[in-house]
Amino acid sequence: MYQFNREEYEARMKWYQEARFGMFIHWGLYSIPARGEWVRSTEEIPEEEYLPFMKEFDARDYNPKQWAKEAKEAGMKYVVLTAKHHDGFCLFDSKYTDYKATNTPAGRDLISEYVEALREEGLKVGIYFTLLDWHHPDYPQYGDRIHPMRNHPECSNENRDFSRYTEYLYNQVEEICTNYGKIDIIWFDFSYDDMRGEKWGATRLIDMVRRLQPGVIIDNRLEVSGEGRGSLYECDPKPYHGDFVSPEQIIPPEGICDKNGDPMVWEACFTMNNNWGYCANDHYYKPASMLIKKLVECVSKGGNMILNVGPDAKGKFPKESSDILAEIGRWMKYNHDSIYGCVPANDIPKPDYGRVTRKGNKYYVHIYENTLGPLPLIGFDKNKIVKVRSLADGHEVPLSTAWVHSDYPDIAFVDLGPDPVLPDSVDYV
Ligand code: FUL
Repeated sequence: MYQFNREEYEARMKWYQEARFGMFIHWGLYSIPARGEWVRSTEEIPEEEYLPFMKEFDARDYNPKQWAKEAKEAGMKYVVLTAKHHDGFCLFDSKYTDYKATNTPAGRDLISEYVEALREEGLKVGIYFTLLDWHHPDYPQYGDRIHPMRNHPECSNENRDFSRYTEYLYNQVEEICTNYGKIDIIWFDFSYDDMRGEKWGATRLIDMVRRLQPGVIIDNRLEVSGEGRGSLYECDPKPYHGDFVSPEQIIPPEGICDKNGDPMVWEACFTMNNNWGYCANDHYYKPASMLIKKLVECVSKGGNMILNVGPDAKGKFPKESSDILAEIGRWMKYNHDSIYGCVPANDIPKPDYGRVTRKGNKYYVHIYENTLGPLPLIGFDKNKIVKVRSLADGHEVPLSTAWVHSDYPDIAFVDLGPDPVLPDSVDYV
């Protein structure tokens, strides 16, 4: 039986905590109706109307090398792709179902190409796998408030045997852990109501995953959903408590600590617009400048950020997403040292002008808003500052010798220059 071991845990989490930034990808049959990945449930679409999407799934523009390239250029270090989402459709060639990409015009296992492409770019490989399955004949319909068939007159749990379902789940997870070489992250989704933990056979699943993929990192959703609250988690992890907390669409206001007050590993997941799966009408994209600041915020609170792209039916990233990734990449290219391997600068109060991240004795001062005149580095001990440099081009920023020093003798000021406009308008580090 898998036993939690602190040393092993810290060793396997090292790369992940240094990485700080990853890409989520939601792609599946739901990309065809193009109304988000929950469409089967929200619109209560019966199977006979949903299955025909398989005939259209041709993956014509699927180019995981391009995906990997865009992730890498954005500065992301890992990618997590939906091998199976709640609709039950598999992007991989599972021998336990016909409901898979192999039986569509795409005609092949889409996960193996993805894994290869990531490895070629030196990105870590993540697989998202949902615990739910709206397609499986043994997955309960009745009494489940999110099942697509919940309100259909023919909806019933008769002849549905949940243990046959968990066997199926187990077998498919085994395939994922066996057929694609080394996997770096398994991202299980999600527990709700009384569907949690041992209901999914969590101990047995974790045991198997750890046996087949010894270094793999597992999220915490075998036990919880996307709440971002550390208080829910006990500090001596049960086997299924997972390696990181996975707050969804929220940055935990003060990071996440366990009940002893020790920081926990977490990763906030975000959509770029308002949907995970492709949604043709959703053009409400957050600006890249905001996403950069949100990434910095996560790092400044000790967490990772995983940012989602929902490719269209053919497998292409929406243009808006690619543009945002490119813009983030332009900032990351010069400023990634203030992200990778950084931790909260707990000894510095959050400044008015932005945020601070830290690596060893280097502090990365993220300036979103210039002051008029010299910028006060509040919280820094004046006498311990050796040098201040602009991260993007390395030039030395002089400590201010202005008159302010006589008024505020204990505060270190820097002169960013005569011009009140920031040299880099997003986040000048
Ligand atoms: C949620 C899922 O229901 C969403 O569809 C998405 O996959 C998100 C990351 O997790 O709980």
